[in-house]
Amino acid sequence: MKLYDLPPSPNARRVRIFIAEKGLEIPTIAVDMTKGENKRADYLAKNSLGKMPVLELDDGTCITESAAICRYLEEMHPEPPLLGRDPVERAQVEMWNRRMELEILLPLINVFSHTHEMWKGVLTQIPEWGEVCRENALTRLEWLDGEIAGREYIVNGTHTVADITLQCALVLGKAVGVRVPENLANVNAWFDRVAARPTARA
Ligand SMILES: N[C@@H](CCC(=O)N[C@@H](CS)C(=O)NCC(=O)O)C(=O)O
Repeated sequence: MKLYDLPPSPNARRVRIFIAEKGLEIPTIAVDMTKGENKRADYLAKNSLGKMPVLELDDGTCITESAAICRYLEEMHPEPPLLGRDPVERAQVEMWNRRMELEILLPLINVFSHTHEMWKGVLTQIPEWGEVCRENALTRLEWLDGEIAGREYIVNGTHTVADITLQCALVLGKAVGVRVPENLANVNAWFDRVAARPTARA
């Protein structure tokens, strides 16, 4: 089994942290976008969208989409449970993971794609949309601060994939100049907590 990786990518990072939290060691192969490696036929045969991460199983099966990769790893390696321990908690983890992905990670990815030099000439950039997304992400962080008051981790105080998704979103946020405002004490305390985990640099 191997993971096709893009080291700075938030989606690849969430899979790497998930793997580290499971205590697994899966070899990674860094795909160099700057050399167009993700557009070569051999890579497109693994993921026709040319995106990372991809988990390739020993029989050659390729699983794309970070959430799907995490699902596979959870089923193969249930301990520690990162996707919930019973039907209600599994639904809550999925609910929060989707919220963290759609409401916070995606807007921050849009800030990056629509405002960063790296994507000039690669994507059709609409910088105004990037700025709208920056504001949207900040509004959602304010909302989240109230939601997680008194919680050690997002779902029932237990560390789950929803925390990993938000953690990777906020790492990207720092890189694109969207920092968690100081007055959001709950989100800041939560971030310090996940950043102190041994897997934070995976
Ligand atoms: N929904 C996918 C998104 C994958 C994705 O967009 N990966 C980005 C890096 S964060 C990528 O590989 N971009 C390269 C490209 O679009 O050419 C997932 O969760 O894995």
